[in-house]
This record gives sequence, C-alpha cells and structure tokens, in this order.
Amino acid sequence: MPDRDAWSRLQQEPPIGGLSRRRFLQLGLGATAVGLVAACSSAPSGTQAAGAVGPDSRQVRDFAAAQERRFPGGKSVAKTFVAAPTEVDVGGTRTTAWLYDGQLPGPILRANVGDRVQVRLRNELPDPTTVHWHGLAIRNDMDGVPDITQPPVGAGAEFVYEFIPPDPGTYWYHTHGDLQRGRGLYGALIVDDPRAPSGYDAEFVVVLSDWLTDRTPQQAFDRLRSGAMESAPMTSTALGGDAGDVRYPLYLLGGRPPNDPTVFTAGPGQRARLRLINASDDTAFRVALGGHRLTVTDSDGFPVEPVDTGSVLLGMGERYDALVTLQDGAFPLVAAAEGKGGQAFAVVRTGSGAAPDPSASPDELRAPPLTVADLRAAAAVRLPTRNPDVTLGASLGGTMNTYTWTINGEAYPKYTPLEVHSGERARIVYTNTTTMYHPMHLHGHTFAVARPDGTGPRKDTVIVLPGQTVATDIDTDNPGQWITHCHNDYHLAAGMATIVSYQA
Ligand SMILES: [Cu+2]
Repeated sequence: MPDRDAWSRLQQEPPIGGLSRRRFLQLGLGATAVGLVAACSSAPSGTQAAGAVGPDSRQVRDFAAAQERRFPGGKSVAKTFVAAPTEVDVGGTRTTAWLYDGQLPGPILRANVGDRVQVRLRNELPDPTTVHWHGLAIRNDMDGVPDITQPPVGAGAEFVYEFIPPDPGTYWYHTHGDLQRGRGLYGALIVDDPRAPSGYDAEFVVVLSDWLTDRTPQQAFDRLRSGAMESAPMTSTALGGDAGDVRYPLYLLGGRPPNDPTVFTAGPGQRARLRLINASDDTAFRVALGGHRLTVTDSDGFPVEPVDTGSVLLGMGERYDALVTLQDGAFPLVAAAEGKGGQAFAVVRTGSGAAPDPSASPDELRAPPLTVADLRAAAAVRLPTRNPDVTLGASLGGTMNTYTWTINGEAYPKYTPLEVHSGERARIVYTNTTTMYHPMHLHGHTFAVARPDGTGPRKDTVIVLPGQTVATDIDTDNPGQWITHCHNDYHLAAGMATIVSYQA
C-alpha cells in the first residue's frame, strides 16, 4: 500500500540546502507525482534536519567540478541502456525477464579512470526505475536511489546519468527499484587504469546470480511476508547461521545455468584475472576453480595484499578479483550457493579434454573459504590512522513473524538519518542482532573495515555475521544523501536501510 502519510509529511518538510525537499520532489516528479506515489510505496519518510546537503546542492555541484579538474581530458564514454521486459530461455525454462539491452546480465560497461561516462537510461518497463553504479564514489545526484538522489524514472521516460569513475577496479551496476534486480537488471562495470600494467593474459568477468523460474521476486517477497518460510532450513557455518530466505531453482554464471555453461578460454600457463561479482538477491557464493589456487588481489575494486586460497566467499554486492595461473585442460569454475545446495557453473578451457560435469564439486570448496577477515588493504589504499570525529551506530534487527528488517529499530522508508559533516573521519558501526548474515553496503564511499592497526581492507559491502559487530571508517569527502543498506534484496525491500546524511 502506498504510504500516503509519508508523502504528506514530505510535503510539509522544511527546506534543505537552497531548495526545499518538497520542491526537489515537485520539480522532479512534476505532473506525474500522483501516479508515481500510487505506484511506489517507498517514498522515504525520514526526518531530514534543515541542514541536510541535498543531491541538487551547491556542495554536490562543487564536488563534481572538483572531480572534473582532477581528471582533465577524460574521454567520453556514451551508452544507451534500454530497460525492458524480455522473454528469455534459461536452462530450458522460458520466463519474462527485465533486462538492460535484452542481455542477461546487462552489457559490460567499461571505462578508464577519469572518463566522462554518460548512460542514457530508457525505461520501457511498466514500473518506475533507476540505475545505481555500485561502488563508485560519484556525484550524489547520479547515484540512482529513488526519492533520495533523484525521482524515479517513470515508465516510458528517460534519464541521463553522467559521472566520472575515480578509482579503477571491478564494480557493477543494477536497478535500485523495489525487488527489480532479481528479474535481471544488473551488469558488470569495469574501470581500467591505463597507467597500470595489467599483469594478466586473460580476463574472465564472472557475474553470479540467483534465478527464479516459477515466480517473480515480488511474489517470493509476498510469500515471505505472509509468514511462509522455506520448508528445509538453509544454514552455513561460514555465514554463522541462516544462509538465506529463498531457495532458488537455478543459480547463474554470466546469465547461464549449469547445463548451458559459459566457456572461458585461454592458453595453458597463462595468467587469468577473475573478476567475481555477486549480483544475486539472497545467495552468498563460495567460488573455486577446480585444480587451481586463487590469488586474491582486490576486494570491491580496491587492492589488498595478495593472498592465496582455494575458495572465496562473496555476499550479495561483493566483488573479489583473483589471479590464477592456468593448467592445461578443461576445469570447473564453480560458485556453490552457500548453505543452499545448488551451484552456478562455467568451464575454463585451455586445452583438450572432456568438459567437466556441471555438478562437479572441486576439492577446493572443502576448506573454509577466504573472507574479509583474511584480507589486509594494500599499503597504497590504506586509510590514514585517525580517531573518528563521529561514531554512528547501525543496529541490524528483524522480526520474522512480519518479515520486517530494520536499522536502529526502523524499517525504511522510515529512518532517522546518520548525520555527518564534510571533512570528518566517520565510523559507522554495524551490529547484527539477528540470526542471519547481512552484506551491508554504503553508497558513494569505499570504507575501510576498522582495525586497530589500520590494515582493514577497503570495501563498499561487508558481511556482518549474526551477533557480530563490524566497524567501518570513511573520510567524508563526498557530500550528499547516501543510502546504506543490506544487499539482500528482500531485506532491503523489508526495510533494512537508512541514510548517511551530510549536513551543511
Ligand atoms: Cu540482510
């Protein structure tokens, strides 16, 4: 049901920045405001203080101008993404997906650091939507969060995103509309540093997702809300408890099911860079390449001290890059759905030999996987040691009988903002009081996982295990309104989000 009370409250809010929030919404939504309110139940009802720095503020324009000065001469990268319902055949089952440019996953968006990226989104979906550029520290008004950084892009409408990627690495883009992502609206976003040596011969972009064939994510969510749980519990030691809320009929690698796998090819002895991206809604993946060790080099786009492992665990939204020196033959690249029983699968082929079985389970998956605890930031990207100027708590809670997930006792779109000012070291402390892990994501910043010795890896999404407290540090250098939320799409839809709000 639309939250009409929230809408009326928004209309009465005091001005923020130079423009009232009410006016921002009115300008953006124009004559279609009533229709959008009816279609969208997530108009935020946070109480922004008078000094909140809005997406259309002078501070955000100043940030954008400074980025342009920092990267003179970046080349133009212009794309059009058409978001539209598309019939797809996944593993022999036809479903109506929602895709960018008819592709599952969407096209790889690739640019250099400092490029001027322009993506024209044409919304041919029946519902309003936005695109979020996950992990990139870009200007707030291009962040793609409906009602927070822009009005949702209505059905039949267009919006042009323009931004400058400031850091190289493995990122991704996806819709930020309610329960839209699981229908197929996601893709890899890769930022290259032309000055850095590549250090590899082949590159495998590995987009992992969970896939419903018999219902939409909205229908799965409605079922959870009605109190129905999966019949067999799903648990994982590595995840410290519940492994998910939904069991999926299929897990995809590069949009393809195990019986119709992607085949990555390279030469024996060559060094391959795996760019692992977990684009799923409710599934953590444990990834291994049969017969090989992985050297993890980057986490969420930022370099770490390289560490060898048999497998790596990715929560939703996380990325890991790994280098691997390839043997001669054909090998299973397996992403096991942690605690759920199924897997995504591809073939890595460097020579002759029979293709591995899609149900192959490499020995590398047996040992505990690498997690954030095993990583240290590369020296070049460590946040300088500094005491926090402000510490903000985000207590993660949930009530299963109504399937409500909360931060500090509130279910988004209700929220009390976490307030920061520019120029601070801010510490955001996530405490998980529930029995399920939550991959917590912050927009617009790459935090450092706080450690006394300052070696915590830089990340934008971090798994917070049941009962665990994870502190994250940022330097507040990107003014605006930034959502922080659980990257389980059902948990986000059920309220696990709040806003980190820059104050003037
Ligand atoms: Cu969650």
